[in-house]
Amino acid sequence: MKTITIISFLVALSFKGYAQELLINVDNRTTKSLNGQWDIIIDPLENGYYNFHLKEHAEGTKKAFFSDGRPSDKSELLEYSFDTGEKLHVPGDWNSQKEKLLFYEGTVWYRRKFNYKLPENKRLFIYFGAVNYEAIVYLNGKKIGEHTGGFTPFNFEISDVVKQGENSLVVKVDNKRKKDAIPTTMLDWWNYGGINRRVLLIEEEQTFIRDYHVQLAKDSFNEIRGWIQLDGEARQQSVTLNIAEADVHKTVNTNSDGYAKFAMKANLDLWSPENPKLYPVKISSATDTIRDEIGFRSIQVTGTQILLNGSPIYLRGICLHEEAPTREGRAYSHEDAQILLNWAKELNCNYVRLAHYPHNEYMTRLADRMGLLVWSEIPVYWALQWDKPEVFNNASRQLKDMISRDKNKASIIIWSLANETPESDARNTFLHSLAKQARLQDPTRLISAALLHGKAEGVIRVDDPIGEFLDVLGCNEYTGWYGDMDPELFNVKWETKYRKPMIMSELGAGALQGFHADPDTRWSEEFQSNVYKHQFPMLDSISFLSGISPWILKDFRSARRPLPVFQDYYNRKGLISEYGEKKDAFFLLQEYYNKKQREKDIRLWQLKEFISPGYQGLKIIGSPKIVEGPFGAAVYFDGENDAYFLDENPVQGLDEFTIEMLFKPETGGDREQRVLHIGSVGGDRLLLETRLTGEGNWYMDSYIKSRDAHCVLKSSDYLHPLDQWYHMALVVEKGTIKNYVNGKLELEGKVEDLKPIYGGRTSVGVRQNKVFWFKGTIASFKITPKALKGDELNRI
Ligand code: GCB
Repeated sequence: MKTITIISFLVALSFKGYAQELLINVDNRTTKSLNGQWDIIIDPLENGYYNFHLKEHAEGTKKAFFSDGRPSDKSELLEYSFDTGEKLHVPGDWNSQKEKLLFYEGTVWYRRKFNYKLPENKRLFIYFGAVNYEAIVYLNGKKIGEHTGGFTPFNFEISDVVKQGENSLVVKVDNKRKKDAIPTTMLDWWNYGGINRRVLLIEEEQTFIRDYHVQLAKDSFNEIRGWIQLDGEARQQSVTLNIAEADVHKTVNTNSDGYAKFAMKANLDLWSPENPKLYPVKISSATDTIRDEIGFRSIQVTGTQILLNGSPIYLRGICLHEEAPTREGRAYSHEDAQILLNWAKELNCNYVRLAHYPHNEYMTRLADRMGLLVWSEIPVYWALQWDKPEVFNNASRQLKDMISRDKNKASIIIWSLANETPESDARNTFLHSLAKQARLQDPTRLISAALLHGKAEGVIRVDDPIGEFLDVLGCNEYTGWYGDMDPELFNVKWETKYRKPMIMSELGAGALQGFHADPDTRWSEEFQSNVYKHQFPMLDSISFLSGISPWILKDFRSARRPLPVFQDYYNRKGLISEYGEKKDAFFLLQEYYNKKQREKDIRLWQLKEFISPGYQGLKIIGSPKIVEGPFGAAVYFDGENDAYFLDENPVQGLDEFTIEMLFKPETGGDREQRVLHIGSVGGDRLLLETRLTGEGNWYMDSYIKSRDAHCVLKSSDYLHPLDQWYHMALVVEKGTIKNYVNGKLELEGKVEDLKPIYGGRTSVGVRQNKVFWFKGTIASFKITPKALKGDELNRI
C-alpha cells in the first residue's frame, strides 16, 4: 500500500529504512493490544544478527534469531530458542525487570506470537509507542522496518505479511549509547532499554483517516484551522469535520494526495487550566470515521509575557522524567500518568515540563483532561555531533514525530528543541533549522529551548544566540547547588538582550528524603529547602520571568550519580523520593505556588462591588460568580475562563447603553493583575475589556454605544505606577473606532486599517506611550498624550 506524505518538506526528512508516516490518535482506532509477556533472548554479542565474521544474517537463515527457528529433528544444532527462554513484560524497560539487566546496554531480542485473521478489505498496521533506542522489526522471518530514537512512536503496514493464523513477531532492540545518537553517550538519566511503550495491531479501512490537525488558528480565539490526511487508494473524497457542541459541521474535498485543508469560525468555550474543556470531534469520510476529544486555546507572547487566551499567565511548573511513580523503571500506563500529574496538581502547578524527551501519550492526553499546560521536548541534550547530517536528520525526525503525535493536544503550548547545548556555529545552524521546521509543521505553538547562562559582575545574562529563534527563552540555573550555597549568590541581577518571556526551566537542589540535618549539610532536606527559600526572592526579581519548572518532581535513576548512601545511582533533586515520600521542599514550593497564584492568577480577584445605576437590577457584590440582573450578559472575571454567562445579551435590542463600574481590588500591590470583561463576543456584539495592573483603588467609567458599529470608550482616574503595564482594549467586530481614551492617550483611526490579532476581532491597547497590541502596520493612527478629565464622556 502506498503511504501518502503530507508536506513535501517532511518527505525530505525520511532516511534509510525509517518507519512509515504516523497513524495518530491510536486510542480511538480499532486495535488489538500485544502487551503482555514476550519471550526474550539477551544477546550482548548480537549473535542472532551477525555470523562469526560479523556479516549480517540473510533472511531465511535459521540461525538468525529473527527467523524464530526450532530444530526440525532431535539431532539438529540450533543455539537459541525463544520457546524455553526468559520473558519480559511489554511495555516496560528491561533494566528494572531483571536485576542482572540493571546496567545492561546492548541488544535484547523480543518475540511475541499472535493469532490474527485479517478481515477482507481491511489493512493492518503494527504500532510501537516507543522502543529505546534502535528497533528492527520482523514478522514471520521478514524484516518489515526499523526505527531509531527511544521516545517517539512508529508504525509499519503489515497487511501483506501477516498470516491468517499464527504469526511470529520478533523485534531486535538495541540501547547501546553512541556518540552520534540522540541523546548521545553522556546523559543524566537511566538509559532504559526495551519496548518501553505499548504495542498495538491497528486495523484500518482500505482508505482511512491517518492524520489530521484541528486547532485554533494562530492568534485567533474563534477560527478553527487545520487539515486532514487520508491514506489509501480512494484519496479523493469529501470529508466532514463535526464538532456538534460548537455547531461546527464542515465538509471539504481531499485532493489527489488525500489531503484537504479547512478553516471556519466557531464560538468556543476556550480550554485553560481552570476550564479544561474538550470537545468531542468526529471526522468522517465515505470510507472511515475517527473520533477525538480536542480543546481549543490560544497561546501567544507579547513583549516579555506569555498570553493564554489573551491573558498573561505565570507558569507554575515542575519538571518530570518519565519514571514510574510506584515501581522502578519507565512509566508507561494511564495510572502512572495519573499519579505523576496528580502530584503536580497537588503542588498547585498549572504547567509541567516533560523532560528530556517526548513522554508517552497517556501523559499528554491526561494533561489535556486535567488542565495542565505542557512543555514537550526532544532529547537534543548537551553536546551532539552538530555537523553530521545524519544526526540532524535524526533530530528532525524525532521533532516531526513528537509534533505529529501531539499536535491536537490543547495542553501542549511549547515545543522545546534542546537542553543546555554548547554554543557553536554548527549548533546554531542545527537548532535554527529545527526551529524553522517546528514552525512550519505547527505554526500555533511557542518554540523554546532550555539554555545555559553566563555570569559576570553580579549579573547573570541569558544571551545564547539561539534565543533569537525562540518565542520563549528557557534557562536552567542551579544557584546554591552546583558550587557554594552562599546566600549572597542570590543577590544577582538577571538580564537578557532579548525582549522575550523567560521560563526558568530548571533550578533545584538534592536531598535524600528523611535525612535531616542543619541547612549547611549537603543532601539534607534542610539544605534543599534552604536553596529553594533563597531561590524564590531571586526569581521574583526577574521582570521578564513568565514561569518556572524546578528540577524535579521525583528522584530518578541516573548512572551519573554513584555516591553511596546519598545517591546510589539516583539523582536526588526530586521533591518526592523514588518511594513516593514527599520532602520538605515539596511543601515549600506548594506554598510558593499558592502565593504566586494569589498574586498572578487573575481568576482569583474579588470584585467588591459592581453596580449599574442605569439598570438597577445589575448588581454584583463579592464573589465574581454572584450575579443578579435583569438582562443577559457575559461577565468575565478572569479575562476568558471564569466567565459568568447569562442568557440574553444586554446590548441586544438597545441602541445604546451605559455600564458604570466601580471596581476596587481587594488587595493592592504592584503584582496584582485584574481583568474584567463586560459584554459578549461574537456576532455584531461588543466586548469592553479592561486589564489593569496597579496599586490602590481605581475605578473606570465606561460608555459604549453599540449595534451601529461605532464605539467610544472613556475611562477615568487611574492610579498606577508608571512602570507597570496596563491595557485597556476596545474590541469590535467591525466598524470604526473614532476615539479611544484612557488616562494618558488618545487614539484615532479606523479599525479596518488595523490587522486583527484575534481572528475577526481587533484590539486596541496602549503600553505607556506605545501601541503594543497591534500586529502589522498602523497606517492612520494618531497617538496624542492627553490629560484625563474624570467626568468627560465622548460620544459619537
Ligand atoms: C541539568 C540537566 C538535567 C540534570 C540536572 C542535574 O541541567 O538539564 O538533565 O539532571 O541538570 O540534576 O544536574
